[in-house]
Amino acid sequence: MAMEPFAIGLTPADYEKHGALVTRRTLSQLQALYTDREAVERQLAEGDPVVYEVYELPHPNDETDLLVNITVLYPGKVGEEPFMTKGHFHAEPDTAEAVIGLSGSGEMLIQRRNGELRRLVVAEGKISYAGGGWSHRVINTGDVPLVFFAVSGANIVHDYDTAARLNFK
Ligand code: M6P
Ligand code: ZN
Repeated sequence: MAMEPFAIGLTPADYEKHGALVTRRTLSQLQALYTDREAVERQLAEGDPVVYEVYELPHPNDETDLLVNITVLYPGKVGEEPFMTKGHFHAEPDTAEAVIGLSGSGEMLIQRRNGELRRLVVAEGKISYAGGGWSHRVINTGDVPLVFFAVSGANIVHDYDTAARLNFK
């Protein structure tokens, strides 16, 4: 069933009012992303911070819809590495995704399956476009939350494993 038409504010609070599903990812769930194991252990000994939250409008949707998520990526570092999203490819058919910065600043790391890596700015008022075949991970390089809007086809299947193997290096 296709999503009902809507027009709402482009903020996490507006999304929540509209019944968004909120997924919170904490450091303990994401620890494998970081290379500095001691830094991970030190931080987890003090608590398990929320690294990012994804606000996803309620289903049902079908494959002809769009996913129009807002993500809040908190500022922070683990050792020298900034807080980041897991990052993923879209499994075939590997379709595009665009990110529009709402506040804060960071980068979208994008990588092809052959290893080619590029960096795109993510900042308020900028659109960053990862075409098909580019995995994408967002990092927060600033000291305030990086809030961004992301749009992709609702037919995507997240492929986290291939992106984890390449790991945006
Ligand atoms: C954006 C979109 C979502 C993604 C989220 C977090 O909102 O790309 O599809 O789920 O960021 O990224 P990840 O799934 O890699 O943790
Ligand atoms: Zn994606």
